[in-house]
Amino acid sequence: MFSLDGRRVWVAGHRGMVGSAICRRLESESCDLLTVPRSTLDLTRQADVETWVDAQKPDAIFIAAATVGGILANDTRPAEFIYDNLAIQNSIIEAARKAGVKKLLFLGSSCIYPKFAAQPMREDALLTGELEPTNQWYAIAKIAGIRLCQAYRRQYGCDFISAMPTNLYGPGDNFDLASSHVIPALMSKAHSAKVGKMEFMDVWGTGKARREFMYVDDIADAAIHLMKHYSGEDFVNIGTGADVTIAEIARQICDVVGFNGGLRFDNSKPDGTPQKLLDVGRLTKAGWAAQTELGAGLEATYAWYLNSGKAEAA
Ligand code: GFB
Repeated sequence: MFSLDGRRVWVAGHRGMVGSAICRRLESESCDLLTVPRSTLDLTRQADVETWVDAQKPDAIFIAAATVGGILANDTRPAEFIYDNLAIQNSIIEAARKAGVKKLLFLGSSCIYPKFAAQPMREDALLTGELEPTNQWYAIAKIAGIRLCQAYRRQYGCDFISAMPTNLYGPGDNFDLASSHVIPALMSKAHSAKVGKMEFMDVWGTGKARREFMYVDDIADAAIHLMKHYSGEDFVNIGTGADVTIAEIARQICDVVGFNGGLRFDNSKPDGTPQKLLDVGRLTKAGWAAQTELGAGLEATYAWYLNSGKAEAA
């Protein structure tokens, strides 16, 4: 429906884990890739974003730029999570409309759904219940982004679409324990525990929360697929269709890293949403399915971590 051939394509957030994966995947498309460093353009500045977009004239935009983080970062930095994300998406979406951008994909998150939504979560569960308190700030910004795309489609006829990925991981992830998501956090902890010959490693919460994990190259492929083949007001979940408990993912990570000690669950830390598993019916109908097995994705992520210079030396 929308060919990328010969198009000017801007990936906003190209230094992040998702944005950089979209850039890698776009190398196999015949398009001109546009990126701009943060030092040149602050995406929260409406006027500056409008000037840059008007000068560069992209045909298509992927919004992968966002302030993101794990459960602790969301809970302790609520102002940044709501303000930055609202400002970034407002600036880019309005600039895109003014410059006549032909297609735009906004990326959200599975935390937009109510804390106790029926599983797997269908797109029509949006706004049917209370959000998870730890990440409501981020969720509200992402819900506003969905509505923004829908409103621009209705009022201005813009072909702006939204997709809601599940929990993501992979090369380029953030391994800082204060701000990271669970997979890089546990990989870093298991690695340090192995190097330090420790008996246990700490896992936050009860270990009973369930999460669905997708490898970052899969989300990049899904985003490009939707950009090319999907158009509509309804947003689309992007998931694998399978979830695991935090205890299970912790054990799997220990196996990949080669840490043979035990797990110690820290109940003073929050579990967050008890389960997050997306219904992928709409995505399947759009003709896409995830390819990367969790085990292979974890191996690739650990190999990247070891080569990144961030891992503690043995
Ligand atoms: O990945 P995570 O921070 O994000 O945590 P959420 C997932 C689960 O792993 C929670 C547990 O139940 C955590 O308590 N966990 C165990 C840990 N050990 C650790 C650890 O060392 N570090 C971390 N970070 N978690 C985020 C949202 O929620 O998911 C965001 O806050 C966003 O807004 C993102 O939606 C995808 O899945 O709980």
